[in-house]
Amino acid sequence: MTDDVAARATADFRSAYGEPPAGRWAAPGRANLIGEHTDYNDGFVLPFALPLRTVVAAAPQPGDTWTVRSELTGETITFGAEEVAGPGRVTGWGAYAAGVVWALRAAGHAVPGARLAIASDVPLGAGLSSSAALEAAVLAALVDLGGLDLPAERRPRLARRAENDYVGAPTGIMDQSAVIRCRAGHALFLDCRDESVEQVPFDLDAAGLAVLVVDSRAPHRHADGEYAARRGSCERAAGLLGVAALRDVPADGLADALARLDEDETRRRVRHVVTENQRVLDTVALLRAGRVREIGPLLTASHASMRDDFEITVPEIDTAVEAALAAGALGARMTGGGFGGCVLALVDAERADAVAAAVTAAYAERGFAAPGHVTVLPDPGATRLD
Ligand code: GAF
Repeated sequence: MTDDVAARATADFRSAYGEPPAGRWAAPGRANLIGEHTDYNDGFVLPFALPLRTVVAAAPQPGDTWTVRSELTGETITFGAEEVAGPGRVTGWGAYAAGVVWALRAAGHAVPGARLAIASDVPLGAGLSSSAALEAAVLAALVDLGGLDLPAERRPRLARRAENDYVGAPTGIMDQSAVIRCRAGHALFLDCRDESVEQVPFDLDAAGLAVLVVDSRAPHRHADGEYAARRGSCERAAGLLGVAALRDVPADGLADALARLDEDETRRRVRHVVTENQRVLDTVALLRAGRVREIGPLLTASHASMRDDFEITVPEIDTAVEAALAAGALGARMTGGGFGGCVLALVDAERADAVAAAVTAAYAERGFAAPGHVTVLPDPGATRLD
């Protein structure tokens, strides 16, 4: 898949700029195996990289000028020092590229002017981090073209600044960490408080398993506002409980914490975050022990918690999870921020098509537009191709 995308990026670069690129950089989309809405609570997440990639073909150009093309819109945008002097001056998809330039400059790096052409097979708006993939690929290109000193472990924070402060989306650190730091055959166990990571073996192939990713194709319903609202509830709850973040409420102190909150909705939000952090730890323990088949119930419990306590699922998503489980998936859950997006189902590899067909049939029965699906294994994070 990457080969096609890279070839498209190169062809587009050549036809737009009349020369070959100096190099090509790729960054994947991600799925989160478990640990949802825990990142901005200083908690734990366990994402892995997908075999779907955004590729940036790039070459330097003189001065403080950046020209960026996207095959998705067919547009070319150009911005200069003025537009990257402060957040929000470039909007739309170009904001992700301009935000990276802005964040690099704000961190004191001498960012080279550049021409870029972007191609991607990470679906937009499907909750698979197409925006983080774009940020990471642009960042990798600019770092290499400029010979900048920015090791991989410091890149997620910078890419997140682009998204939070330039684009204006109040996300946590998970997506940028995943698309930059993931390794093939592993899930990335990330402690979002100190950004320490452990590469946890997630060798589905060896276990005869696969992850089926179902794109619900549900229209995102008020996703931005609802995400910010969940974040606000968690921060208020942490304040009421006198902790820096909900990460500081231990699972065995949950009942006590809930008893100190007088509102049912807040109690449910807190219960999701605290139990979800514990489910990440339990999943990691099973994966470390090579017991990958046994993580299914944790995935399914995570989904129930998102549906009932955090209230971030939608009917299409719940339908996909129920149909996948009924068709024999070992576990299934929504992945990503919610209100649409994707479901992942852990399946015996030879059952992947049957499970996908069962989900498609359940959609048809309920009158939903047909879902998309792809079967994946964990891939590497951002990399230079050549
Ligand atoms: C989105 C955000 F970008 C992440 O930071 C994370 O909060 C996720 O939703 C929910 O787990 O992908």
